[in-house]
Amino acid sequence: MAFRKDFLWGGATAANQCEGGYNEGGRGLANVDLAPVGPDRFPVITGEKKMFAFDEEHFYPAQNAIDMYHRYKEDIALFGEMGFKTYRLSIAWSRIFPLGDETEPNEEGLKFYEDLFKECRKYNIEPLVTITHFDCPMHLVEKYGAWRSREMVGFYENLCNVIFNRYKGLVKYWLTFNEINMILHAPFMGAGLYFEEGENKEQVKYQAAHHELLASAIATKIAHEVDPENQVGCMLAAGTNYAYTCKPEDVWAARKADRENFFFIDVQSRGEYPAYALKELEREGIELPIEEGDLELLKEHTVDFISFSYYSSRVQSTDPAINEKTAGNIFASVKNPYLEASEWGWQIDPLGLRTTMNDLYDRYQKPLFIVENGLGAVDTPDENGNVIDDYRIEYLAAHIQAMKDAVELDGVDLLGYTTWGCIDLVSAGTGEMKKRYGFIYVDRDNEGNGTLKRSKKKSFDWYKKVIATNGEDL
Ligand code: P53
Repeated sequence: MAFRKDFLWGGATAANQCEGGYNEGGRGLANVDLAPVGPDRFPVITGEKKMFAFDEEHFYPAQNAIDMYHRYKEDIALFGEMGFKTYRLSIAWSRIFPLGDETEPNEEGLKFYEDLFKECRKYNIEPLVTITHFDCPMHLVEKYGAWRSREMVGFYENLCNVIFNRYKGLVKYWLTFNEINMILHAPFMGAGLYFEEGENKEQVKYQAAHHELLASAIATKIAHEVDPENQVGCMLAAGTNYAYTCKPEDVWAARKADRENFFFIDVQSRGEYPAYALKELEREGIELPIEEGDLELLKEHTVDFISFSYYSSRVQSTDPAINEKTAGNIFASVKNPYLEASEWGWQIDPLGLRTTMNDLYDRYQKPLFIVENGLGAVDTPDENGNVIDDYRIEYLAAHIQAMKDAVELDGVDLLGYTTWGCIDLVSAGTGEMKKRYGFIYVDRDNEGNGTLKRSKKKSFDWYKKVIATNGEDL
């Protein structure tokens, strides 16, 4: 038997990509609400184009998403039917603190998640909760410049105090920041960052990073104080970088690209800023806004486990002639000639998952949790309305086999596996509904048309069997 007896099989979503109900229950506006579908999305999520309010020209898919705000009971029942042991979801910060800087939370928002967690418990589903999955109340963006400001640490601390106390006994697994390294690649979506004319963007990003890392350590501290049962994880957008050739410069470029991402996890897991980063930041003239007591907090409150998303490996080359890039816009890298790609140009590399797991386990020696993995594809219902998604089954089976190898053959300690978008939802990168990951089909298109009806795809019964056999029958 490869996997632990209590292995946490399940699926993952994020509030802004599935809930909708953006102006209901007292919820405040968040950065993620303002990312439209279409060509303006990329400039918005990277902070190049400022968007402070909705306009008539764009469609904003997060406003209603797949309406899980009203349909979560039906959806969780389907997860229960598949035999989920865990369900990863995120809390919308602006449901709990609509502006972000209030002292008292919004009871309606707190009650919503309490009911949702209780619904999970009905099916023996352990909630795995991301405290912030790309969302930040817009008021905090406008008044404080979001994570560039140190005051954010206190607002986040309030949020954590409230939710850890309120959900004590209901939730035990927490992730502090989704894909914390996304600050570097999509700073508005990742950390609510906008830039001023002529400002040093790298300075702002690393300043925000220090504040998030501090907030993450404080969250870990409070979580452990409130309930020693709490398990807190960091979350990395992972995917090992390969050198395009064995030319030493290529190998060095791949090492550097990995470290750019490891930087965050090095702090969250080992409790210290790594030497390579301190030197590099110094050379670049970037200052971390470290205050008295910060380094002690980082050192004393490291995470219990390492979680990550994995969609693909990446490639680095120093040869200007090797310039064919993958389509994945946020993490675009050199195209790997040995790999096939998804319809969105994301290259498919199951063995890369085993490599990534080994890299992370060797480096941190803490239990791992794969909290995102999956295939974004166009699903076309047949004449009977059924989606026969053999391509998705093939992708997932190959990745589960690779993770099994990492556990069985390499001895990696793995807590669980949650596939991304277990029910079809809005794409973070593109805002499309057409890019689907789910076992459950949702009748909705890119323009917001459709009945929102849920139906099972072929992969639904397949995943149910995988869970029932603890990963033996793929
Ligand atoms: P989509 C790339 C771009 C945006 C978010 O991505 C990403 C990545 C890949 O690492 O990260 C995660 O929806 C993210 C999810 C997101 C998922 O990847 O662009 O945590 O919110 O939906 C898949 O296909």
